[in-house]
Amino acid sequence: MANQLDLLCINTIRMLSADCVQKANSGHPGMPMGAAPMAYVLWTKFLRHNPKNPLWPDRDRFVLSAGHGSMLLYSLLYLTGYDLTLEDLKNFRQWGSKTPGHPEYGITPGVETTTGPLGQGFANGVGMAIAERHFASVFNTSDIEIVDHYTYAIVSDGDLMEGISHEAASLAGHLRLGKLIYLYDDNRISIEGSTDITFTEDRCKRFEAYGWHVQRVEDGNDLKAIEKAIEEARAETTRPSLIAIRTHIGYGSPGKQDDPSAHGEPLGAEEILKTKENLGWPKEPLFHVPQEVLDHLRKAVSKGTELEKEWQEKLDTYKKSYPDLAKKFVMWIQGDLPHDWDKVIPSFDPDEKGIATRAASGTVLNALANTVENLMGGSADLGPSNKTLIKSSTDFQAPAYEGRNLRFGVREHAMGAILNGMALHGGIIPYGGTFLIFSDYMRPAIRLAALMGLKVIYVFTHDSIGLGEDGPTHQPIEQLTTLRAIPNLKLIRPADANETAQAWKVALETEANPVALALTRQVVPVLDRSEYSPAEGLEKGAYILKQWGKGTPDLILMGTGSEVHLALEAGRILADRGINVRVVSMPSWELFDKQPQEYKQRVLPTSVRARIAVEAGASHGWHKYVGDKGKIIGIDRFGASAPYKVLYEKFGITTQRLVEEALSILNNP
Ligand SMILES: Cc1ncc(C[n+]2csc(CCOP(=O)(O)OP(=O)(O)O)c2C)c(N)n1
Repeated sequence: MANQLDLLCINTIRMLSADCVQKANSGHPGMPMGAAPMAYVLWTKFLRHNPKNPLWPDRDRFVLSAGHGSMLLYSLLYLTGYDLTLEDLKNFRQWGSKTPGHPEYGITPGVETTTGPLGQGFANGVGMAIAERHFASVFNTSDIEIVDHYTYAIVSDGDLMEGISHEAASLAGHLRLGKLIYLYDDNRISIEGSTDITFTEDRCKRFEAYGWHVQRVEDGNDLKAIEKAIEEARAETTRPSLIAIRTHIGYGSPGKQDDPSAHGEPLGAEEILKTKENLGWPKEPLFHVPQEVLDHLRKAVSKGTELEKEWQEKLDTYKKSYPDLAKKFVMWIQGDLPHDWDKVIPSFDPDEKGIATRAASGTVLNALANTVENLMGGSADLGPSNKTLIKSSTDFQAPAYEGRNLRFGVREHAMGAILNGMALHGGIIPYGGTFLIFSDYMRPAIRLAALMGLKVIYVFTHDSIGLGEDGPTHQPIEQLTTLRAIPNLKLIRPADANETAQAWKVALETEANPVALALTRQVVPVLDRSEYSPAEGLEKGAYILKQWGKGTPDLILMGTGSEVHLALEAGRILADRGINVRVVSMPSWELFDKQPQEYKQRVLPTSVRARIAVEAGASHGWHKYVGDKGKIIGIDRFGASAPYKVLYEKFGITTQRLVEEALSILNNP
């Protein structure tokens, strides 16, 4: 079993975690106490990382999917020498600290992804492993393996219960991601009690059925058995691995081990003392870290520096032998775009008959994909509808991982989190498509992309009742609104093909935010830009597309996407009646809100109170642009099954309605 030093290290992790939770008077001590041995084995025997450079591209990735056990990760990061102090640990869960309640990407050096919503980290890891395989097949040569890293995670009962883990595990098994290794903290306790009351299927058989390599370790304190299992998992190269390790939540605590109360409550001062006594740990001082523990675990620094140095040397040779590949490698990793990448963005000729913005998106994506070679993604089984296929590439399928077309299957939620994992891995610009309505199925992952500030692109087509006959189950109503409510997410709903091209440009230029494109199923005219303002105006979120008249207008009509064309028709009719009317195309609230006040005033002058917004979706939120005198033409009910032109009529999203409302506002100032 464990030797003295091993045990000392493991107990340090346990008690540091328990002490910090106690000091914060909130947190989750039980999981770190139970899972400390597996984490210790993984981090000391296997994990190739460099605490002094958490961004070393060829490091192994470690995901703590059970993010509530954050103190486990913080203890490991501190003890192995990341830029985290004991003081930081003592500030666990405090305002402005580097040790927030759940691990947050970008706040703590060494935290690879934000976890806490169970199951997300599980699927992030799959995305990381996909990215690694793609990188390896693009960059590794017969003589130099410049990409060679594993993705490890610790996952919990909660992770495995969540539906997203089923989706992600199924895909990972199908894709034969052999360098994905998950340690399952099989403590059989969740918040409400034993998993006997909720979760009784055979987890191991489940993963075997997915095509995973599955092992059991019966004693979570048996370091040798854990080590052997990880070795075997690494030796298995064509299947992802799950190692179910039987642990005990709150291990060492006489009163709380195996008790659900150890999950999410401090042990209590008295119980901590009893635990320390039980584990042979000194009662004083708190946050005790024996010097020999620090000396032992900090070897990660010299080892990591050495590992990275060796890799750097390999990169130097690679640069000499394969200068073009090396240049591309560095460019991808740095997140740079190739020179003149945007020159390939097509422009579309005016066309009354029109083209669906989803089709325009497909054309633009395909043009971009030829120069931006790290653009990689797919759809949740709606590729032909979403137009997400890169025609010049192949599928990403085992063992041909050079393909850039991912087939996510009908797994929107996992797709969202896998895209996050790919972005977190670095070097890839991931995109994923589905119908806008099913953005709801991936919303938790979208939210995390926004929270983490990840460059992920969503291709959401069939963006309104304009999809027609499929009916209310498929027609988005509140989705535009609810996506706009997510901080840091840019939603863009372009009006025509050229705005769609600009939307893709914005998406690729956006460094640290996800971007969602909302695109039509139905055709919309391609506007003649000699008559209307250039589509580049999209960059500013809203722009004056057309004004019939000079100076301050009498009336402003604003809209997004397909409804911009209704506003233009209405504008023309009103202009014929001598009204000075302005039509504003407003594809992105978020982009517009970021503009200087002066620009916003120019587009929507405060003095013009006669305003109408039109959008085939919930009216919620448009008030801030139309003001108290304005009108919103939206849809505040569920849709219906009928041809789309009938639906627009029935729901009053028409030119005629716009004209009537406009006259009514103007006649009642
Ligand atoms: C999606 C999601 N739902 C609910 C929660 C709240 N929650 C946190 S931990 C947990 C379950 C704990 O069980 P387990 O994952 O086995 O962790 P352990 O008890 O072993 O610490 C729940 C329901 C969450 N974090 N994420």
